[in-house]
Amino acid sequence: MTIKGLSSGTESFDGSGLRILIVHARWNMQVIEPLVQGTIETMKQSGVKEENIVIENVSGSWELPFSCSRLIAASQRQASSTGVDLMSSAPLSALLNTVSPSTTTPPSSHSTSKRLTGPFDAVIAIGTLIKGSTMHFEYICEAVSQGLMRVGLDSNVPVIFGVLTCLTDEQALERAGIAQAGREEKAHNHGIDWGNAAVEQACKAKRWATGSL
Ligand code: DLZ
Repeated sequence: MTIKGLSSGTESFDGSGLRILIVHARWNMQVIEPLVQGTIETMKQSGVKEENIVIENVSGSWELPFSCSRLIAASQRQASSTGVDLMSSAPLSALLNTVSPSTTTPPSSHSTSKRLTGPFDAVIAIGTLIKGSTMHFEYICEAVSQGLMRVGLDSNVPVIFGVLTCLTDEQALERAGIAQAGREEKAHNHGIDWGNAAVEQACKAKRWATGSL
């Protein structure tokens, strides 16, 4: 029994007009993959269209802040230039197949006509840090969390902190929704929370930008 966790708010959010970026690390892919999948499925349930979710992968969590920063800047440049979409080369289905072909759904119909271009409405940085025997973990956790906060504040684009900072493999698996024998009730895919947070923050940021409170 725990009192921890996110309550659903009273408002629901329509993600159908949003363009969202996911940047995920490739360290600890066994947990990254379900986290990315959980995030995507949740956003789709809120109306975000598959073709408006751009996914990029980077080597480790350390690389997340810089990559998010540069990709946000690139999307903002797109908005003010030719309208050519520099980030549409890999549809979601193809990107998911690079995560893991075995567990992905078949590509759905991919229409370029509905695809949004221009600035991202929210960015979700996904990584999993698992403590080893040195101080490496502490340095990366601190730098990545500070870095991602800075990216959001500097860019004015909501950045969702999808980085697990775990002391053990078991903690990471449980937080990716992968049940451990005898601890099934502990498993919860945090990607669901990140997907919901991204849609909520993106909708609220758009609303606040128009002066509507
Ligand atoms: C080097 C390293 C280690 C030991 N552990 C992790 C980890 O648990 N999770 C993660 O996302 N990345 C790890 N990395 C890689 C660093 O984040 C980074 O990619 C390298 O130090 C190169 O900059």
